Amino acid sequence: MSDTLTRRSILGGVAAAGTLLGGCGRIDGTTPAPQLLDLADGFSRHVQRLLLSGRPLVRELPTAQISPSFPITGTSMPPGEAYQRLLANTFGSWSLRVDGLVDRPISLTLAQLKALPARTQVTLHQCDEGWSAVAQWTGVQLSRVLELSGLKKNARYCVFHCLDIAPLDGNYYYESLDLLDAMHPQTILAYGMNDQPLPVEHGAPLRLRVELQIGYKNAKYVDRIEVVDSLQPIGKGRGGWWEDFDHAIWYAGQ
Ligand SMILES: Nc1nc2c(c(=O)[nH]1)N[C@H]1C(S)=C(S)[C@@H](COP(=O)(O)O)O[C@H]1N2
Ligand SMILES: [Mo]
Repeated sequence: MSDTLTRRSILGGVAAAGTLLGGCGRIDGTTPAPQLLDLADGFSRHVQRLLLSGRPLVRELPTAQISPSFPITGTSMPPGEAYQRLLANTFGSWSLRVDGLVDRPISLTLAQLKALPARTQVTLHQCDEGWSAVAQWTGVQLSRVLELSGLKKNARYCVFHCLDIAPLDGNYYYESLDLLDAMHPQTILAYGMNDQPLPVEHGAPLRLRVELQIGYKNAKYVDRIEVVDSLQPIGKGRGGWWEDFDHAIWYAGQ
């Protein structure tokens, strides 16, 4: 077998295994057998590394291209007293919980998140309602937070639970990512926008920036990350508020 063929067949195998293990498969119930995941666990980390090394980075733009104004879509002020109380003491009593299929459930205050190594990126946000805008986002890579909690071997998705109830149906906003998008270096939990603390209308105190995905995947007002092996028990089981409400597509990325 020639060199090229060998490499190609190896990569093909890796891609197939990665689809299985990385959680980027369909959410229509074709979950691989648990034994298979167990068996594969020994090399899944290496498979993920290989796959991630081939993933694109989105273009990061010069600060001169930051939009003078950035539209607000969906919630601009979460309804209810609980959020007002958080706001009243500038989120001093707020914390981010990380639980579910993790080795150690953790809870991080805003100060603790800010003490972790930060990443700043200027990117283009695209909303499927037909607008786009550029902003600079500062936060901590989601992968670093997941490193602190650890991931159990059956972890497949991160679910981002938000503080806002959508007026259209009375349900809390939520979103989810597979582990490939979760571990991507440009996927951050942002607490800063354009060198300022993240404004309320853009998701204070913490929002997801998942630069490989479209607008609605970028959950605002995140206060809990739940690591799961299936999205079916959450909400209507389609993986996010827009997906549940309007059959928006779950994988809306590149
Ligand atoms: N919690 C929450 N996150 C959300 C939304 C929302 O209504 N609530 N709207 C989504 C949509 S459709 C888009 S385009 C972006 C808009 O972010 P922005 O309001 O900061 O522009 O946030 C997304 N995340
Ligand atoms: Mo959007």
